[in-house]
Amino acid sequence: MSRDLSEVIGRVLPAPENHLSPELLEQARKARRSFMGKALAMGAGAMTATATATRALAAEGEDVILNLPEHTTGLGQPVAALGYGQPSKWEANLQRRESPGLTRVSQASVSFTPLQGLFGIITPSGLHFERHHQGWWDIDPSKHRLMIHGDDGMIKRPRVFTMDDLMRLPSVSRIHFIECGANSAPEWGNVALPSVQYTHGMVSCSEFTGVLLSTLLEMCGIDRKKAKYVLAEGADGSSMTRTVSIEQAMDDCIVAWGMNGEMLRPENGYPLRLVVPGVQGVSWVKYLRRIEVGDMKWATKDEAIHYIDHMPDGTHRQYTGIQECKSVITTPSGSQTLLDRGYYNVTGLAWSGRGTIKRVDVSVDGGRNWRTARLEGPILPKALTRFNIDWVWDGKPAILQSRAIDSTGYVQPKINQLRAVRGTRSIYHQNAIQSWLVSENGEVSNVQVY
Ligand SMILES: Nc1nc2c(c(=O)[nH]1)N[C@H]1C(S)=C(S)[C@@H](COP(=O)(O)O)O[C@H]1N2
Ligand SMILES: [Mo]
Repeated sequence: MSRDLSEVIGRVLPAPENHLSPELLEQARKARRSFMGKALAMGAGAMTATATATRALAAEGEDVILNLPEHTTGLGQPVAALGYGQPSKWEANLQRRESPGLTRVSQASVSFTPLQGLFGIITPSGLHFERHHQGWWDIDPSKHRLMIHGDDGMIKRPRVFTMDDLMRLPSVSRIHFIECGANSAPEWGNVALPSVQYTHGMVSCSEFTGVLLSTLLEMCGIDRKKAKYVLAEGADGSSMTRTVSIEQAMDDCIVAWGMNGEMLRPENGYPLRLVVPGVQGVSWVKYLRRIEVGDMKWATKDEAIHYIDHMPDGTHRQYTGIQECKSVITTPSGSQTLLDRGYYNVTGLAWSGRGTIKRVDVSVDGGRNWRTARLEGPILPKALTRFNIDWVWDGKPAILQSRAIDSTGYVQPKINQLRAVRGTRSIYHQNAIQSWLVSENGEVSNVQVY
C-alpha cells in the first residue's frame, strides 16, 4: 500500500460484547453518526470527509498526549495482586458466552469462544469454548486413573496408569484446533445468529501436551494384526464413549494433560483428555479414564443415535468424524460496525481436519470476484490458520466472504452446494462459506448467499 494510511484508515466498532464499554460504544456511535452527517453533506467528497474526521480525532487525542496522566508520573503496582495473572479490566467484555437461541438443558451446556476479539491462532485457555453433556468436574489428579485393556490378546499387558506414570513418559506438544461437530449448525436452516461468536465460536486452537496414544498402546503390547479400533471413555456422568480407528489412534492422537503450557482447565477435561486431531470435538473425550482396544466399532449412543448426519433421502450417515475445510472472516463480522470508509485489514481463520490450509480467497461482492488473502505463519496441519487481506470500503453495501482450500485440494463449499448433497435436516458438519453483509450505515450482519 503506497497511499498514506492515516488518510484512509477505517476503524471497526466491535460487536457490543467485545472490548468497548457501553459508554465508549455510545461515544463511538455518536462520532459515527456525526461523520455520516458530514459525509452526506459533502456528497462526492466523502473521502475528504474521512480525512477531516481522522484529523478531528487526532486533534482530540492531542490533549491526551500533552497532559501526562497519573500512570506516567506516579508509582505503579509492585506485582500483580493475584498470583495468577488476569486480563486488563478494560477487556472485561471479551468473554465466553451462551448463545441467545440455545436453551440450556440441565447441565448439558455450551459456551462460545469470542473469535471476533482474538488475534493469531491460539485461543487463550480462559476463552476456549466448552461443551458439557453432563456438567464439568474438577477431578483430583492424585485419584485419577487411566486403564488400557483389550480382549482376545489385543492388549498383551493391560495396565492402569496414574497421572504420575503418564507424565513421566516421553511427551509431545502440538498445536491443533478442536471444533464441535455442531459448530455453525443453525446455518443449515436459515437461522442467522448475530455474531461470529455464535456462528463459529465452537472452534478453538491450543497447544496440547501429552503422550502419544501410540506410545501407550505399544507399551501395553498392542496386537497390530487384531486391533482395528479403540474406544475412549470419560469419567463424567455423560458416559461419553467414542470409537477411534486404529490408524488414527496410532498416528497423531495424544493423551493430553497440558494446554497452552499449563495443565488443562477443569472445563476442558482436567486432568486428562484425548486429542484426536482433525476429528470433531466429541471424540476428544475429557476426563479420559479408559481406552479399550477392539476389532469392531462399538456403536455407542454418541455414535449410533447422536452425531449422525440426516441425509435428504431419509437415511443417515454414521462415523463422519473429520472436520472438513472451513474458514470465516472474524473482522469485520456480524454485529460489528464500520465507523468510516477507507482501509480495512479483513482478517479471519481457516482450518481443515485433513491437513494444512493451502489458500484462502476473499470476496467483497458476494462471491462474484475473489482475491487471494495473505496467510500468516505458522501454517500447521489440523490447526487454525490466520489470513489477512487489504480492503478499501467505498461506503456502498458489500458482502464479505472467505473460501478456504486445503492441502488435499478440497474447496470450501457454498451453503446451497452443501444443501444439494446433505439436505437441511443435518445438525453436524456445516462448513459452508459464511457471508457478512456490510450495510451503507456500516453495520455488519449475517446473511446467506446462494
Ligand atoms: N467426558 C466428556 N468428554 C467430552 C464431552 C463431554 O460432555 N464429556 N463433550 C464432547 C464434545 S461434544 C465436545 S465438542 C468437546 C468439547 O471440548 P471442550 O469443552 O474442551 O471445548 O468435548 C467432548 N468430550
Ligand atoms: Mo460437540
